[in-house]
Amino acid sequence: MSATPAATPDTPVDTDCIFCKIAAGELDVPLVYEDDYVVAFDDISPQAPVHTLIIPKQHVVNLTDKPDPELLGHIFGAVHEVARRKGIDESGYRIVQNNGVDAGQTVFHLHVHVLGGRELMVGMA
Ligand code: DGP
Repeated sequence: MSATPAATPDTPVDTDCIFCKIAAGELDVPLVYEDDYVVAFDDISPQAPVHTLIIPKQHVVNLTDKPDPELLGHIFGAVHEVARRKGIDESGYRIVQNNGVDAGQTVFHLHVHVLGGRELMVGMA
């Protein structure tokens, strides 16, 4: 994934964004996974035994922000590794990604939820 746009000193950040602060290491949040482009950490309000968020280091609001497809590919590429580290890659897991108010997005920094650790409810909405 060498072509993935890197997080650089010029990477856009929103100084008021809690997820930008987590990505920058400004808050004491243990990371499940980190590479040059994304970090993953456990959700503060877990909806399942495993509930981990994957976010880009650069500030992107959601898919309406038209993030670089390579960055999106990189985020999705991290999903399996996060699932493996959380021990749910074999048992199965669900990813959820909320965009905008009707979807229930509450933190306006793009994130993918990785959920698992038990049999999840059938249905998505
Ligand atoms: P969403 O509804 O898709 O925008 O999900 C946002 C999630 O972010 C929600 O499940 C709670 C989580 N969250 C919000 N603030 C924090 C925080 O400061 N730390 C952590 N670990 N998770 C947070």
